[in-house]
Amino acid sequence: MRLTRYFLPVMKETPADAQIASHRYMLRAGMIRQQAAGIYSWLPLGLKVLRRIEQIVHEEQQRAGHLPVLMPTIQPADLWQESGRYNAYGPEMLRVRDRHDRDMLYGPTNEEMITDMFRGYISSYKSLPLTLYHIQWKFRDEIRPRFGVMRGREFLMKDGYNFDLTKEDALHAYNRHLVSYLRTYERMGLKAIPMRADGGPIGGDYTHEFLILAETGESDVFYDSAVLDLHLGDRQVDYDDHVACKAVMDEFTGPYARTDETHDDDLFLEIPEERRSRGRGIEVGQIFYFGTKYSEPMGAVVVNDAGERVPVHMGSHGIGVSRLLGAIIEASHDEKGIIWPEGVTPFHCGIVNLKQGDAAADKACEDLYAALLVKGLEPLYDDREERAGGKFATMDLIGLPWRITVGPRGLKNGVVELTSRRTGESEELTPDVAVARLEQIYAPH
Ligand code: 5CA
Repeated sequence: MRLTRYFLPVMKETPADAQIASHRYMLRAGMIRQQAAGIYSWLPLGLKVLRRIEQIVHEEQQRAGHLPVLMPTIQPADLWQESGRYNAYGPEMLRVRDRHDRDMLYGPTNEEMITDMFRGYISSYKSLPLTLYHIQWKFRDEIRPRFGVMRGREFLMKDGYNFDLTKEDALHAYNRHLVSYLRTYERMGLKAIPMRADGGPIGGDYTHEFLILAETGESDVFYDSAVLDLHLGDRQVDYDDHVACKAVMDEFTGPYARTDETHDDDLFLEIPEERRSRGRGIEVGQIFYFGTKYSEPMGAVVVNDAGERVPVHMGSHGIGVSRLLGAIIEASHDEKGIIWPEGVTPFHCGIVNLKQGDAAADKACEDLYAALLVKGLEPLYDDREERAGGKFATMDLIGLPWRITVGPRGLKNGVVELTSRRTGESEELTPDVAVARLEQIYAPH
């Protein structure tokens, strides 16, 4: 993309009502525009990151054997009357009435709808196990929408639902989700800690939240710092293997890590003092096992191999897709702007032309641009007639992990400069070597 043809409405001033770094930088970098409290439009740069995050979520869901579907945002109220949640959900639910006076709602989550879908088609245990998921906009009329996309009213969520014959199978689905979530967050450059949590309005006996440690997080968390050393890395886990998934689950949820809702001071004090940690965290996902809470009242039953009709065991599993943009920025920024992890960056690198209009500089930039595209990399070429300082400030603000700087002086020696946004370190390289370096950095592992 050439910056002169892009829509990147960056702002120099700090927006007055944005209290935390991620909100400030998303507004200043022209990623989102507020349309009403907690409701945002996504501008090209923000949408690009959102799509990258969605893509990772899709890939990891499907790697775990989960099937994508797409349910609507608007739901009929009767489904919620059947489950008993229509009245219980309270003022967070946006209720609407259509022209025929039918009660509808903008879905805050989809347990009822998916259970209805299941009972419409499936009646035998032979169709199980089954996990369906979608990535869809949700609406929760939060009393205090704040911090930009972190606590929106309209927000994008991946929500998935497992259907299993037995509790044991459903707990495998729970463990499998935990493993796949660890991998998902690691690919986004995040350290997300599974913490024992409370079921809230979704319900359930087993539930873990995934938290990113950040001072600006809304949750109070208590943990054994040993959890910080746990990484899935390149480990291949067979998602069909109950024992293997359980082993990862036990490893990652072994050390004490809880939100304040489930915190237990006596257990906490058993952790060696030097590892006993308190902090704040951003909840980027939550998994639940709730058994037959929805399948029983809504009649989602299957015939088992003994010929008996039994309600299926279910769980639901959410990832805060739009919130993740904020969480990633909270975890990765400095005083100049965002620092995107390579896994989610909107463009793989920036190209800064120090002297637009200089024949050699323009040609070198065009050649680099074309060479990167050939390698499947997407550069953002700052081809504006603007002084170098302004170009650097824009690149630093929008946070591309790599920048290639091209100027007449370097070109006389046949070199350009490759700079890491994270470390600020630069290297002089020939254009070919710079392209090869980036190709290597972004090569799939
Ligand atoms: N049905 C279950 C699992 S699919 C569910 O709704 N879970 S949830 O309530 O925990 O939401 C899943 C994730 O959505 C949360 O972990 C959080 O990351 C994100 N989320 C929840 N509320 C908001 C909000 N107001 N703004 C942005 N993200 C949110």
